[in-house]
Amino acid sequence: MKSTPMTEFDTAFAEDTFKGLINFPKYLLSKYIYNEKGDKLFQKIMEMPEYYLTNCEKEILEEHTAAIADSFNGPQGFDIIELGAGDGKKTKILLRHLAEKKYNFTYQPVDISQHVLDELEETLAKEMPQVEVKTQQGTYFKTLERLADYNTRKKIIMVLGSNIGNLLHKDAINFLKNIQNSMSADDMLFMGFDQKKHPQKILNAYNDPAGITEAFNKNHLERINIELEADFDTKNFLHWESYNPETGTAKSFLVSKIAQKVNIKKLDLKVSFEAWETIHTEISQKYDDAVVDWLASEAGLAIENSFSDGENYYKNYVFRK
Ligand code: AVI
Repeated sequence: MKSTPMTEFDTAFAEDTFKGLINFPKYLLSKYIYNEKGDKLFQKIMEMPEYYLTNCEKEILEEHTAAIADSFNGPQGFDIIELGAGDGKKTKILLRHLAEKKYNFTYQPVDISQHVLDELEETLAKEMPQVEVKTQQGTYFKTLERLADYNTRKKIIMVLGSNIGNLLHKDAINFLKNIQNSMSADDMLFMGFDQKKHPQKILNAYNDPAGITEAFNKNHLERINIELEADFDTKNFLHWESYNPETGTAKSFLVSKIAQKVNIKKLDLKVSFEAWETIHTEISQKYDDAVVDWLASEAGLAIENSFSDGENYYKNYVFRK
């Protein structure tokens, strides 16, 4: 499959792609879907009627705004530290309420991309100039460490969108542990978790008839084509979604429709596919209270409260140390 052994890689993307495609069964890490095109496709996914997660979380933030805001408040006010804010559409529901009710707070979105932060800061300055925004450029955990060192008042760490669902349980626990390490006794974690529900509802959310999720999934191969000089023909792959109602795990695959060979020049790698061989590309975990409680306790956190949409499709939990 591979002509010469390669020990050094230019980027983590190159190394992880190599490891995933020489593995059996083959896999790719979903974090690499998010290049510029991947970000745009995910934006479209969030607007699809089938992708209920966005509207459910929006409903929770709209219907329970006052109770959520109240639970955040502390004697000297509070700082909202949001990991992965994106365009901040959902967060703005909460920020608008906090500003109107004159809560003493700052909003500190964290992102690796200064460009994303600049755009968010600009729209917030226009839409709600009374909100004090302090953008934090950097990786999530380095930023949390830094903030833990000098931040003295109550921190509300916020992670929306059920992003934790893209992690295996052991990685999700590590993610929560890293957050827990940066928290003091007063601080809170406010986080969204998509819930177990009718399996068909979940399958429809990850397999839309317009093919947006298919394009999102196949974008991973396109990224490999561009950045690692590969010749994947995406027409020869099928987007496939599965959901196991016992474990709550939705899995995305790309299935090779034919026997084929793909050349990845920059990895000096020729990958062979049997007809109907799979590449596992993403997991989207669905939860219930017992699993969330278990993940939290493994990470030294406890559920203090939770808010749900009318259908109980989605929940935002409040955790403390
Ligand atoms: C970002 N993440 C929570 C999305 C999800 O639901 O797993 C990514 C996604 N994949 C396909 N559709 C949406």
